[in-house]
Amino acid sequence: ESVAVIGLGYIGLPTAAVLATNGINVVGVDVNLATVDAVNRGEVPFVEPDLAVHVAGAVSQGHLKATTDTPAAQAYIVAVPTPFQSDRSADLSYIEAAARGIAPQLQGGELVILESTSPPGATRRMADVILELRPDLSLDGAPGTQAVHFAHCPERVLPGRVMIELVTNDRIVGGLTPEAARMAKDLYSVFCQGEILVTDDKTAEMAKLVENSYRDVNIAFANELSIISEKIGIDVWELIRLANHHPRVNILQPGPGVGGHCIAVDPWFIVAAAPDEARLIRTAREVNDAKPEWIFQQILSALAGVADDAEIAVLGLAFKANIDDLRESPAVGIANHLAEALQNRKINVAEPHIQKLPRQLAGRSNVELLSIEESIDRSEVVVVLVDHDDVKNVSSDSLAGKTVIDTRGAILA
Ligand code: SAJ
Repeated sequence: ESVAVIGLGYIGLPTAAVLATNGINVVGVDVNLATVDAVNRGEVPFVEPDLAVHVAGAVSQGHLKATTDTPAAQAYIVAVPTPFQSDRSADLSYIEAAARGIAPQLQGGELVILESTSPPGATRRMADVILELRPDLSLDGAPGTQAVHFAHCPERVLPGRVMIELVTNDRIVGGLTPEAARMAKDLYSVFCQGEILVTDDKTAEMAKLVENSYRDVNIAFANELSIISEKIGIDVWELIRLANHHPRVNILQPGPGVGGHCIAVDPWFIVAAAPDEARLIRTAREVNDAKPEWIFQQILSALAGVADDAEIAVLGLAFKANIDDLRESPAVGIANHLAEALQNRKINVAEPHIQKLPRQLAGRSNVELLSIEESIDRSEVVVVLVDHDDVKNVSSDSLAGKTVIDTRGAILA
């Protein structure tokens, strides 16, 4: 059996590698020649635990190779970006380009899977692009045509645990036809030990978006509670801890906002599909997006009580605890806003998971990257933006006499 994986990024490359190490002949396709060359040398272009050994093994056994041109294959897995545009809809041009690359290679009988996180209808659109270019093909193999099978199979792996979760997570497989879903289920059964749940294409697309929206709405609830608690003068961490003793209540944790490249994006695809109906989902996004500015104002209020030259410690820049990923991190935005608005104050940033500051902060003369201890030591105001284990371990002695703004309840809870 042969599979072509289009897009060798965070999802495509691990999927290609895991198929290949299970004995399938896999060709990885990417527009980036550096990525293609790296894979052909058995190397990986980004860090993910255990990925490098899978890729090196698959390449040396001859089961995985990479190229810039889409080859003929029995199955295709499309795992290309679906970026967020300024009008908050998804850019489907990478999917369409992949479809145009696949179309001339088809002979009939193949399976084409879309894995990219997509708005409802994207799999159908990918099929339409191919079928328009190839009038000799159809979904059902009607007289005078050969059938081609299309499915949507979203991924739900957590960065840092991709090679484990690819194998152990349950998977949703949505076919444009029941036959397509059955074929997709067979393909994922090669490596997936979780349950494989079969549905139609649009339900599968929505399931992925809904999972991330569910989390976004619940985080927004916690963030709103933190703002209400501040207004009425109670401790939100105690409030949530007490309420969560109820057997059917499980409130998430407030923070400085929602970062990363999934949860802050995917709900907008639902809003774009049903703008008048997706009221709660839209409001949750707005609540979470407004949180960094609210935190910034809290910090300004706290500064009213300290000396003009008092320095500020900023603990954490990552988008969540115990990772080095700064993508869409609200902490980076808050640190940057502070440095810009308070040019006469020193901002002592501590982020134990990085060696150098991100570009927008590195260019500022009032910002310095220090150890957690050093940044606290030099500062009168301490702002906690990420609940890294190293931050939680800060001793209360080192904070004595300082003004602390703990946006994660990491050291005060
Ligand atoms: N956050 C809070 N409070 C909480 C939980 C999270 O403020 O109680 C914040 C985090 O600090 C972070 C953001 O939310 O800024 C998102 O973090 P996360 O851990 O909730 O999720 P991601 O973005 O790392 O990964 C999610 C996962 N989706 C779900 O849990 C429903 C993952 O399984 C998906 O595969 C991934 O999105 C994706 O690629 O879609």
